[in-house]
Amino acid sequence: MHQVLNKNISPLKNFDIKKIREDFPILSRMVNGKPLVYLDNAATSQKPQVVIDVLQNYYQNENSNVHRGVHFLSDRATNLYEEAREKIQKFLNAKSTKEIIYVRGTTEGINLVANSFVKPRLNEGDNIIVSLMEHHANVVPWQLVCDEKKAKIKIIPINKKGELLVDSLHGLIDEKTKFISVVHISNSLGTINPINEAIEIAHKNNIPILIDGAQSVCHGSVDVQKLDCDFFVFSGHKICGPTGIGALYGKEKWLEEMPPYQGGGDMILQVTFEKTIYNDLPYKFEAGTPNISGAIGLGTALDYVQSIGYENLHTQENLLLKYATEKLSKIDKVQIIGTADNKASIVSFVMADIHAHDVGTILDQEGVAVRAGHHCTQPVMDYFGVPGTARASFSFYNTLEEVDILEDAVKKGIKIFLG
Ligand code: C6P
Repeated sequence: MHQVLNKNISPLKNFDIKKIREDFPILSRMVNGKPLVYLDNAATSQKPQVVIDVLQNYYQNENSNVHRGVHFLSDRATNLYEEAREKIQKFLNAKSTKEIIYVRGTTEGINLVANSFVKPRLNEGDNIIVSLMEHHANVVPWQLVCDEKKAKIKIIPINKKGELLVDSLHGLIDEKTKFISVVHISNSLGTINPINEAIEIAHKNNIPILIDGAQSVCHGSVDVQKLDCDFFVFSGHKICGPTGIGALYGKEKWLEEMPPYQGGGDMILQVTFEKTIYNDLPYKFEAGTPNISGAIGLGTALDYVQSIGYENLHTQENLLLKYATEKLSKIDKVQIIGTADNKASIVSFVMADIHAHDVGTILDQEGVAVRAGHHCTQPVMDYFGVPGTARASFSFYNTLEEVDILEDAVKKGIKIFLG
């Protein structure tokens, strides 16, 4: 058990939490007559004023369609949209902007890879490997293609701490394995997975691998070249950006081979009724008018998060994780689900037999926003034998005082339900 932390001593020298919180206007609002304590960051993060401003400015002063017009505004919108792609490329350290495809989010990115990359390579009797702790977005797209191709899914198991048993990949892989897809950080357990090992094992067996980075980019830097993953996908709204925008990274050699995912405007070079010639990368995968403001907002969000500094972000989030784990685990009747040695700032818990939704409702009365339920990871809930959990997920803008409020609200809930 850790020592209780001294809240008054911050290990961070260049991190003014008060100033950072002022960047997020929503954090000063009231909910149910109480100051908002927003601990649902794994569902979606809050947006700093700079992102809100850039969205407003775009619609007020720069709105136009991209890659289509010769006029001033279209040129301006195109430049901003493509500058944002460059920011994403640098953020992930991809080799080229050709490898960055705008998507609606993680879900669409995985569906794109399932349909354009894996499906054409899949034959009857083949298999795809995912882990037991995947979000449904990294399960159902594979089930859909496997059903169509009469292939099957194999599962990497986890242990009771919620850790991935990555070595079992050796036994799962066979000559029929066509693809592996693994989550970087579990949204319901907080486990940080040893994806380096998973990628190494996959490549030793010549199997391409996708990393679901929905929960990881907001907690630490990612270098896709160092990782050497074949695909990496994330959602902008979980890293201070707008909803409806995210990015799929894919190695250029794979993206070149893949057929388009959707047909429409902008993804073509030439269309006749006899034959269509597709556009170059990355546009081949971006049919129709895209989420232009979303992309520009995401670029600004990435600038903002990087300006905080990953070291600061890590220190603050680890502090919150340690403090919340310590506080909650001391409360009788509370059980933390997901106790991996390597964890991000996500704490899932159950309170005796109280339904997770009831826990969520009680906390809400105290102004505390957590997610309650299965978190789109029903196989994880089945494994731990619970219908759902309450999940407190912390961002760098959360405070230790907010953990105290969570603790008090949990204790109050226990009194109300269990007397
Ligand atoms: N998890 C949560 O509350 P989208 O919805 O496409 O932006 O992201 C899907 C997704 C995929 N993988 C992981 C690991 C995720 O956590 C999520 C989204 C949210 O945990 C909403 S269900």
